[in-house]
Amino acid sequence: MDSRFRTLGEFIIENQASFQYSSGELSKLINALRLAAKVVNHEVNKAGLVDIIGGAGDTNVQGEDQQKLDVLANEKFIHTLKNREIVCGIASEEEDDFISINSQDKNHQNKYVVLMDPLDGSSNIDVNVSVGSIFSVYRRVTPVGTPVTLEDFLQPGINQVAAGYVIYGTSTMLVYTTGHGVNGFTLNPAMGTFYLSHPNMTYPETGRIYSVNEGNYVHFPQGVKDYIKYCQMEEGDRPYTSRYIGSLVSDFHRNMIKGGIYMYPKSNLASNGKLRLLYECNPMAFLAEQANGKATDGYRRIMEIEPTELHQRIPFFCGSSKMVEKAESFMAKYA
Ligand code: AHM
Ligand code: MG
Repeated sequence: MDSRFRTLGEFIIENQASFQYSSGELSKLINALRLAAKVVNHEVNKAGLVDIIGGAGDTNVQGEDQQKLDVLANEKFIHTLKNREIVCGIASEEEDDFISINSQDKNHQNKYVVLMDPLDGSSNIDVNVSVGSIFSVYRRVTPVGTPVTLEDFLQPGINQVAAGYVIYGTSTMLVYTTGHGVNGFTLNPAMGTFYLSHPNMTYPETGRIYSVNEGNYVHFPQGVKDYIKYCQMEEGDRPYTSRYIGSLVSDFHRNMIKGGIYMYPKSNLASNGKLRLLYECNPMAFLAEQANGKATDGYRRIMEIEPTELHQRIPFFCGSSKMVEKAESFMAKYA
């Protein structure tokens, strides 16, 4: 079959056998994430209408409380995963603590935990700019049959069994990996079906785009300042092009297709940068590496960092391998 006609549902079934512990549980989990993505997509798409539909007060026409979309997206993902009884725990950017999930008949038998940022870059919603959802999946490390603990969530990125994102852009795409490359599926809104539109996505080895919030320039470490100056210098294929949406998923997605580097360094304003290790950097790092790219904190491979806190922040440099290595070489001078 022409790969473009393959749906995400078909792809999940066809690839089930390639999972390390193929019991069908991970396939069901990815199916649930696919469903949640469609629900959130529906909400995001009518974002501009919320004020009109909801009127001036706190409630919409159905009498429901109007909610910020990131809170709503959080609820949709959690409900979808909870209802299908396929994970034993969830951690989310929107929740202070992790959630332990158990159903009467399952007695904590599920193996997987999901960590997610249900709606990343949500400040872009108000101005009709792309946002995304990010997810990361691990096998629990505590014994099946017991409630999950923090230990199940504080795993290094190399333990991930799946990771992905949904980008709500000019079209909606779900891009994910289970450790066998990266595949992208585009939603046909008329059918409500994701089709394999981007098989085997890979980062070009190098590129000409750098993505960083240059408004923070004066606060960046000297190595980062030097690298930015290098990107702007007229020599060879430089100066590079600066592109920064302020939506990690969108900046990552563009850079993976065109070749580029995304940076959120530490600064005098934020000693560990802004992005969260567990549900922003690790899943993007897994995707980047599966797509021949690279992700580091400037010095260390992101996926090997041992997490200490659920909402831990970490500096993030991610993209085409040669560009990340170049940035690292500038930072190494001041290590
Ligand atoms: P959020 O999780 O609060 O949405 O923050 C994460 C977002 C990223 O998507 C984006 O790359 C970054 O914050 C932008 O931050 P800044 O406005 O500081 O450049
Ligand atoms: Mg976020």
